[in-house]
Amino acid sequence: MNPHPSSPAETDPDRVIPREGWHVIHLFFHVEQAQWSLFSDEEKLEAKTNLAELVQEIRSTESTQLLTFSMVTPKSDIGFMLLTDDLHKANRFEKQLCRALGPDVLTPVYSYLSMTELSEYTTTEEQYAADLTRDEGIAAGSPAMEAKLEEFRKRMKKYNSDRLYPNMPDWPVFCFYPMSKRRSGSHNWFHLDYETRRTLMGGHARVGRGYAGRVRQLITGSTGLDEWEWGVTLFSHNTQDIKEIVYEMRFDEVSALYAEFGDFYIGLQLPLDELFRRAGL
Ligand code: 76R
Repeated sequence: MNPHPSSPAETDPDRVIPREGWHVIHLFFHVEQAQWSLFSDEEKLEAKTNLAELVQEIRSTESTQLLTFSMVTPKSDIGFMLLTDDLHKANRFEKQLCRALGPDVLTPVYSYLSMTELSEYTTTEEQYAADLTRDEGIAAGSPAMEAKLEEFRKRMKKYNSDRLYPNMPDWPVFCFYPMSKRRSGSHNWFHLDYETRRTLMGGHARVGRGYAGRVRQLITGSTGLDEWEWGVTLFSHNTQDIKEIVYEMRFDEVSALYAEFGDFYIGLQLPLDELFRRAGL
């Protein structure tokens, strides 16, 4: 949730969705081998060409990314992660992906809709300036402060843009699961005041930063869009790093007290031809 929408709604009726950020769809399928085995070699080739062309088309669409995964364990065989700027595009591509190998070859086993979002807890310019005065004795309004703030603005602009319009890595190990913050009994995240939440999230981010270079994370918001409040997408070079970060975070106060998790999906990011072979297509 971005509590600070940056601009009022624009009044172009054809472009109402969304105001900022991208839609993200995680799509996990089973390959129906029985159905597939009824196809002739020619039909199989045609179906695979169809999907390959669609993937190409989606990838060459502006402001759109599509990642392909061979999913691990029979929870799912093939996975896609689609990021795009417009819900109409997202919807069109998602339906096309379902159908691309022919009727009933891919059956959806799990899907998740979310959106990229800015963090509610990033440092504001005022907070940053106050910290500089307190920690480094830099006076408000001084040229030194102005220079620091200019740097800060540049850094935040890039940081926010990376969060809203991320560039997904080609790292091999992919992990997805949905999450919510607890809101029951004496642990209700949404009943905490902002400063408490901000402090708790600061601890979380410190743990996360310890994994820089080993784990890339994308947190996408799904309140009002899907069953949980966030989608967590992680990339790494090996499964150990995923296991380690999720384990370590469970001891971090915010996760220990407030985190609820959905099903976990692990996949390997592979080019399509390799993925076809793995999936027996
Ligand atoms: O914005 C940032 O990138 C820095 C601070 C940060 C926020 C606001 C951050 C850092 N996360 C944020 C928000 Mn995270 N994250 C998870 C999981 O929580 C668990 O126990 C496991 C799931 C992992 C593994 C992870 C990793 N994070 C969130 C939110 C939204 C909460 C809200 O807004 O109330 C969720 C649900 C969530 C969950 N987090 C990081 C990481 C890592 C690796 C980082 C450091 C990223 C970096 O500095 O590059």
